[in-house]
Order: sequence, then structure tokens, then C-alpha cells
Amino acid sequence: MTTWLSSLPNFLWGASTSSHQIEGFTDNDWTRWEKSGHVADHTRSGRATDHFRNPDPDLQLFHQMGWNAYRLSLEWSRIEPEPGHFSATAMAQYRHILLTLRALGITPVVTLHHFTLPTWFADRGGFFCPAADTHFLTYVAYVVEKFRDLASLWITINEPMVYAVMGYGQGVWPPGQTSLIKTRRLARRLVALHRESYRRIKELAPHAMVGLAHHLAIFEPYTQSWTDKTLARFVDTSFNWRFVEEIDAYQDFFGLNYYTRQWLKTSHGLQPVTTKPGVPVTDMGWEIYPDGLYHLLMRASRYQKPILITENGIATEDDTQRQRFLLEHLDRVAAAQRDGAEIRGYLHWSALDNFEWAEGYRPRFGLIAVDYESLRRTPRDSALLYRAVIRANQNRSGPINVPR
Ligand code: GCO
Repeated sequence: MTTWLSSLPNFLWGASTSSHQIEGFTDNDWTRWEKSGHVADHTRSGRATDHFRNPDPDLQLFHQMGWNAYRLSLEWSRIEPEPGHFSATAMAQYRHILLTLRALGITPVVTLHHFTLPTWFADRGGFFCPAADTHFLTYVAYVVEKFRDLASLWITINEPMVYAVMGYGQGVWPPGQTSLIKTRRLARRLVALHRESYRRIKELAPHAMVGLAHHLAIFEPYTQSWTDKTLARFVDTSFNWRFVEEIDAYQDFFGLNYYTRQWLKTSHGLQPVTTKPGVPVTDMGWEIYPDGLYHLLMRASRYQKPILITENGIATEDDTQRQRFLLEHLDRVAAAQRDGAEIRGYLHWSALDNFEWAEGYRPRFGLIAVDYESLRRTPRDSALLYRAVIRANQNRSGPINVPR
């Protein structure tokens, strides 16, 4: 396979964020959702980490942490606050961010849609509106044309299945609907939209590498009963793999987000049980299960695309737990490489503590701690440990080397 990504000399090491979670003062469907009291403790994202107004110190810090890649998302609602009206100010600031990253030797990985929508688009029905494709593709073409000189790695949609399930199945994210049928229909629409976006980006930037960030989880039967096993297989196929199959011809790399394992129990229906008694969990209540990353990397490598781990991380107040999490997961990445998976990068979630959607600011996912009062940034020991791992692997080819 000779692709731009596989010809990259170095493994991509870095971390990920998304616009709404760090930028502050965005005006989109999530801002409205927060105002109507849907987030834990009535939290609003507010100024968040204030990154958009003042990005430079963060970008410098990312460089100091040894990263050669950084995944960010563009906030559609900032760029196109009214249909067809593009904000020169927002575009100039994103250009500045991309230019600064490049000057620091950091490869940007740019996500076009990370959960949030401009309110005008949400009001027309979001991705169900009849002109949804036209609107989204206009935005995509606009930003790709403006930034194709600065970015070559593009992610169209972040976690389409999570987006569909949370907003249209479980109703805990905007627009708060609870319909299985709509969840399925939305997933199908996003498949079509991804394919169209892929084509459009490749027309505008033929050398760009375009993919999607798939959220994959391990789904296992809670008991060994035939019904639990069947349910687990069904959820694994419909949540993890159906979308992947449908867009496989339209991705140049496989973007993989991995966090946890979940259990299926017939009495709970399609809603997985997040843990079993006695397993180690994060502050999100998610099981810590590094082997899951190995299994999913091996499974994803069947698609014969270079794999980019676009998210993997832990919410915890205890940084020693984060350090352990990091090493254990990197160790599983190395094992998958030794067993033949072509993995081209690891982007930890997250660069900074940030606004964790319906959970608000409580979960701490950052390699870099943020004091939300003073806005002071402090790299955690896990960030320093990560830097040591990155340094030890600089200019190495072959499987990464992870200290034990
Ligand atoms: C997601 C997103 C991130 C989250 C992260 C932790 O997976 O929901 O890509 O925005 O913040 O995964 O939950």
C-alpha cells in the first residue's frame, strides 16, 4: 500500500481535542442544549479553556510535550454563522492555528464535524433537513479550499454512531430524540454524507488523506447464554462494523477511537451494561480494558488501510492511573504492530482538560491540566511520561518501544 500516510517517515505522536470542548464561547446547538439545563449540574461550556481566543501558549506547550501531531476540529458554527456567510475572523484564527502548528513541526489532523451544529442548521432539522448535504458540502468545500495548503489529514465526521445514538436514540445529547428508527436513518444519511465529502475533498485536494473517526468498543455477552451472546454479536455488528463496511471504499486511513468494553444482557435490551463488579473503572465509570485496543486494532487491520488511533484516553483525578493507562494501551498498540497491524499514529484524548458534553467539567481527560478559574495550564506527569516514550521512539521504524 503506497499512501501518503504510510509513506510518512515518522509515527504520529500527539493528542486530540474538539472545538466546542476547548474553544469557549461557541454558538451552536450544544450551547443551546446547555442553556436548557441538560448538562450535569446545569453547567454551561462558557469560556471552556479559552483556547480559541488565545491558542499560542497551548500550541507551544504541545510542542514542548514532544508531539509531532495534533488533532483539532473546526467549529462549523463559527465559520458559517449564517447560511452562506463565512466569517473571515474565524477563518483567520484557524489559519493562524494551522500555520503555527506547521511552524512547530506538528502535523494537524483536522476534523470537520465533531458533534456540534450551527443553530440555523439544527433548526432546519440538522442532518435530516432536505438540503443537509448541500449545506454541509458547501462548508466542507469552503474550508478545504482555504486550508488545503496547510492540512493533508482530514476527518469528515467524528464518531457517527455515537452521534446518532446519543442524540437520536438515547436522547441525552441534542436534539434529544429517542427513536431507534431515526438513529438508523441518521446513520444511513451520515454514510452518504461521508462518501460525498470524501469525493469533494479529494477533488479539491487530491493528495489529502481522508478518513473518519470510528468509535469502536468491545461488546461482550454478560452471561454465556445464547440470548446474551446473540445480542452482543448484534450490537457489535450494528454499532462497530456496519458503518465501517459502508464507507470502507471512501477512507484512506482507518481512524480509531477506543475507550472501553461493555456488556450485553438480554434483560437490558440494546442498552449495554458498562461494567461488571470488580473491574477497574475510570471516573466516567468505564472499564479499563487495554486488551480491547489490541483486539480492535487487529480487527480493523483487516480493512488493509493504515490505522490512525484518533482517540484513546481516561477520565481520572489520579494521574498515576492515567500513566498506567497510557503505558498499558501503548503496549497493546506495539503488540498489534508486531502482529502485523499497520498503525501510523497515536493521538491521546485529550491534550487538555475540557468540557465533557453532558458530564460537564467534572471528568479530567487532559494530559495537560487546566485550572478553570485561572486558566493556568500544567502538564501532568503523564504528559512528561508520554514525552519520554515519544523521545525513545523518535526516528525508529517498526513497532513502537514501550517501557514497562
Ligand atoms: C467522544 C468524543 C470526545 C469525548 C471523548 C471522551 O468520544 O465522545 O470524540 O469528544 O470527549 O471521547 O468521552
